[in-house]
Amino acid sequence: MQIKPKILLNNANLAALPDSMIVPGYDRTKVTSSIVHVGVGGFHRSHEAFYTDDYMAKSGDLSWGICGVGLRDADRKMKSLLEAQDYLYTLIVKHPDGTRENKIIGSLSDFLLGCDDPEAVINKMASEDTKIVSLTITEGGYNFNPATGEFDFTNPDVIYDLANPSTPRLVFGYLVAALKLRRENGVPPFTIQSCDNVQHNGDVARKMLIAYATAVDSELAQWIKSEVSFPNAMVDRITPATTAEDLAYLQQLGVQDEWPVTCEPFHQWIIEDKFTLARPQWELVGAQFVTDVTPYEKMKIRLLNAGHSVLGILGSLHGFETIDESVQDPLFAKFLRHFMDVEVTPILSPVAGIKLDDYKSTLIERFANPNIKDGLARICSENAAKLSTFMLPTIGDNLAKKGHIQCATLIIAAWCYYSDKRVDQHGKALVIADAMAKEVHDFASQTSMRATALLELDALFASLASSSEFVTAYKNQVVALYKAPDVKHHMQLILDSSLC
Ligand code: CS2
Repeated sequence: MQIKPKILLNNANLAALPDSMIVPGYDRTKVTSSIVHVGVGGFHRSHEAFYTDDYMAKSGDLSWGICGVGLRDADRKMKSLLEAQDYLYTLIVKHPDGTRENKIIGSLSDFLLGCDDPEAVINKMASEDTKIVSLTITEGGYNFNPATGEFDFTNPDVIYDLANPSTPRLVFGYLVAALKLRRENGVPPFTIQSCDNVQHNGDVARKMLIAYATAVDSELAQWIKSEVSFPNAMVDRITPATTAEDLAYLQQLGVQDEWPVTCEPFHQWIIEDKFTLARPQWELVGAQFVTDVTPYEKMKIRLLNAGHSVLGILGSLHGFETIDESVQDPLFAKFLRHFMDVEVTPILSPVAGIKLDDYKSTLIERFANPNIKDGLARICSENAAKLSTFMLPTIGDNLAKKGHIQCATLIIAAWCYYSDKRVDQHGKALVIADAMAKEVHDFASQTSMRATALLELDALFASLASSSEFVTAYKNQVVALYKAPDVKHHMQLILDSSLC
């Protein structure tokens, strides 16, 4: 095979890239930044940065560049790789038929690393040019106690931040420091825009920030309460972790990109239209602005994200590695659809413009895209925070409505087995990346002595553990699963029992 010379991805080389690469349709040298984004992972780069790139190309309004922010040392690699590429990267959109679009995204215009230079981040957020601070900080990043929903002041990083307000570690410290400066300088506050899969993500961000700000300066907290806007939003695009194969694919096309992002063609962004200052007209490129995002976000989180957890946990125990592999197994697909129809649909409100049956079928098709290869290790990372957000509230809603809880309960029992044994049902080790992994393991590993030991983990189960219906259902599932750790057998039993 002929080896093509590779062109490094950067501003100077944009015109020289092969025709297979779609380059930004605007002059990047004219881009100025009005958005600061905390958490420049794959999802931000396939979603908000993608929408903003498209918006700048369509509208010619180049004032909406994004200054990326990483807070931790772990973000250093992203900063240095992006910096070397003038913050350009390739978004590889993978279609189910095997075709790919390679779109160079140009909306990221800078990257600051908080742990190296907190002042630079605070000043950038406090600058008059900054209109929006957006966040992809993951479910756990909101720092609330899942059982109480209150801000967790026991977190050592929060204790540190309260004592060291000019060198914070967590996003709340940065936001408070920047808003304080804006207030002192008579600059109106930015909008805080959450892009995480947390139900009422804007409301949660608001509640947590106000709790933290109250501990710093109650007058400032009052000002934030009355002046800062936190639109809720539903965000959606499946974005698997980038692999060496993705880099190699671009190299074969002759392009050297050290950190491309891959994603599915589908994307959706539904946002409440309440911004403190100006905002990009993302509606020109497919975003939807609504007055109340609640029904959309509930539908998405409880069906898509919970559906991922169903496949992720059961699939991992079964020995599968990716979402498409799991959902292509007819029993897994049937079980997933049963969970969606019987345990989730009855607790959702009608969603304007969306036929739930079609939405669910599309989800299963999206999961089955054989080119996405979304790893179950990614899906199962931070399971504790994800299940608290995507799955436990569904059990709670069903208990309140006398609905069905068998499928979701099997997932919790399977997660207990997963967290206790840390191997799949063939004995192969599972990679567990979860901030609560040790705590969960400590409780889960008592299961063979006390079947419901995991439910003693109050931070997650304080409320469900008071339901005797749930405790009995869980006990039955966990005992049966530990006796015969074959998830398919238990999935089949649930499907069979629903036919009676
Ligand atoms: C996934 C999400 O991490 C997860 O659990 O369910 O990352 C999911 O792929 C996105 O929310 C899709 O929009």
